[in-house]
Amino acid sequence: MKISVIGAGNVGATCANVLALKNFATEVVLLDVKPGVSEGKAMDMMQTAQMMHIDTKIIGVTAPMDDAAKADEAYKATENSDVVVITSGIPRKPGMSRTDLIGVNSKIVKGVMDQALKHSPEAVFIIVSNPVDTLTYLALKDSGLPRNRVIGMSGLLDGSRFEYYLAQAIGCPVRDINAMVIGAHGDLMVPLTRFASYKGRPVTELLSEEKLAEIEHATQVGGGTLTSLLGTSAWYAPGTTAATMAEAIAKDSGLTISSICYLDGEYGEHDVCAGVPAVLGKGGIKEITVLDLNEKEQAMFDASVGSARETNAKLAEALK
Ligand code: 2OP
Repeated sequence: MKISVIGAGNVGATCANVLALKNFATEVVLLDVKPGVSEGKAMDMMQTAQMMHIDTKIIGVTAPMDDAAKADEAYKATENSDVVVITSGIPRKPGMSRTDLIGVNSKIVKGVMDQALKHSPEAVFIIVSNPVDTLTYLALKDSGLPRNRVIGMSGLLDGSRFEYYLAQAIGCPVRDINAMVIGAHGDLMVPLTRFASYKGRPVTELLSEEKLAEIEHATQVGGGTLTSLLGTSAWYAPGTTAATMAEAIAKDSGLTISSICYLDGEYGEHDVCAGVPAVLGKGGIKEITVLDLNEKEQAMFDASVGSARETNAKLAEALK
């Protein structure tokens, strides 16, 4: 199995390293436009292979922005990938929203998608770059691929933050918690508290409404909290999430993972991308699960999807 990771910044490099540690892929190719970064990070990772028993071959290539021929040569190294993870673009700084990145990142993702698809026409694409719901929509529409093959990374990341905060509150290992987040990857995302459980028991039986509301909010702003602490976007959990999704697809695992999917009537939404429970496997999205949301959850989901639509409406201007 071959996975390519486009963008060797913090998130892309973490994704490549986690893929290597998972040791299921024959080859992981890390590509960046900045000379030396991919090559250096790939070599550094390969120098952990002995200690970490990694058989996966990690390769770094540079696609210079000022040399189309060399860039094409670099993308040639990614050819026939089973999965391509796109992390290219700038991360946000403290005080920025993910939508603030659309001007720069929409052009980058459009170009990267064109080049990666040319060399891996059968691949499944995982979009990580923000604003991720909108850039997933852009990648899908621009490529003309079927909706099962273009997926955005967010729900599993947000769900992991939700589980982290629940475990902190209950005082238990996170493995005892099961929780999901749906909707767009922004402050209006929908932590599904009613569905969350601790060792199979509803968390609503264990924590007060006030505490649960506090945890829901902490989850919704979880990315921003880390950006304030770090001075840039988080990378360990986002990179690990992308690698986990790529593994589920490459291994045809059939795992249900909250993923950004193109909605064509599911949850009453059309022509928009947002996070919903999806069965991931060979070919990408195998099935979208439509949960029986109550009125409040549906209203929250609609508002969250509405925020993605608002950002989608900015695409045309951003791509000029
Ligand atoms: C986050 O929430 C980078 O959007 C990503 O950390």
